[in-house]
Amino acid sequence: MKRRNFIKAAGISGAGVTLLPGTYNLHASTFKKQDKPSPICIATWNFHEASKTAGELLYKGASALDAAEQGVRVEEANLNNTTVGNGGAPDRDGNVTLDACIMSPEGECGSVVYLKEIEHPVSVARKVMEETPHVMLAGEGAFQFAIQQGFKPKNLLTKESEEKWKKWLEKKEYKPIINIENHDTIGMLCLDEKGDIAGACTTSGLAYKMNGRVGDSPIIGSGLYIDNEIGGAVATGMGEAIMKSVSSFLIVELMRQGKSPQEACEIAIQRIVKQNSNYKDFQVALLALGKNGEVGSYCLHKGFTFVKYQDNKNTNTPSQSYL
Ligand code: SD4
Repeated sequence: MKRRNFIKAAGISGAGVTLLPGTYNLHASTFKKQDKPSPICIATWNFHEASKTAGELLYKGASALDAAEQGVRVEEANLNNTTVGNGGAPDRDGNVTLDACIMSPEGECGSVVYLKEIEHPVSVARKVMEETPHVMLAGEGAFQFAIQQGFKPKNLLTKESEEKWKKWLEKKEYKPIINIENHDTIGMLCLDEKGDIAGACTTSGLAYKMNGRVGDSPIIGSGLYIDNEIGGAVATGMGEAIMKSVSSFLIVELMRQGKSPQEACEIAIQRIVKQNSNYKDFQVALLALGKNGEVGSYCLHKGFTFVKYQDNKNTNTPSQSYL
């Protein structure tokens, strides 16, 4: 038996992989091309302005990479979103520190962590990807690089965020509340008219985190992962749990092995349940997009929704949950 046929056969029976009709195959090189899906943008939560911005760009012929960057920038600039960009909640010491990453269909990626005073960390992450030999820049170095690239510094701590933080200081109780306190990180996956997939993820992290804490969102493989032969995944929620099981990379690898985006998200959540005895105390939500436009989503607790823009229409869908 030729090696490729052997792999195919093993995928169908030996390895116990469920092969959905006409969707995925075990090996990337045997991935079955479907009729090309129309462009699609999906994002965590009901960020309909962000997905509309990205979706409309995709339908005008923009690349998945440009669409994802422009889409998440909408939330970075949104002052009402206190978990992303400008207006993001500060850490315990009052610093607004931003994390973001971006990944291209070519597998290139860029990331910034602990970035202060720059409203659009995703665009700095893209510059890291395109203008440096590195993948990740942190803190002061990331800030200096942003300034060199022409980004303008600005105070990101709004009056409202400062007031809330001061109120929090009165008790200093740190207990992230499921779906309430930390629910606005945006992770976005775009598939363009060429059929290429790219994604971006951006956040100010957990409100009132320890100074220096970095979550999953800027970590390639945890908050975001793309393999243009297979698909992509993004995560939101308790970053520590997501990083411990490298959820987005896990999802893409499960899809490579023949799992649908939905099955892959469910297995990745089960992994988190197994690894964290306190899983009832926090939220994690995962979102995946297959190369054929198939979408999957699963979360620990009810309450997570995701937005999808396709064929000139935004839809907000409640995700299935483990609990
Ligand atoms: C973090 N995953 O820093 C982020 C938080 C988040 O919606 O997703 N908030 O851990």
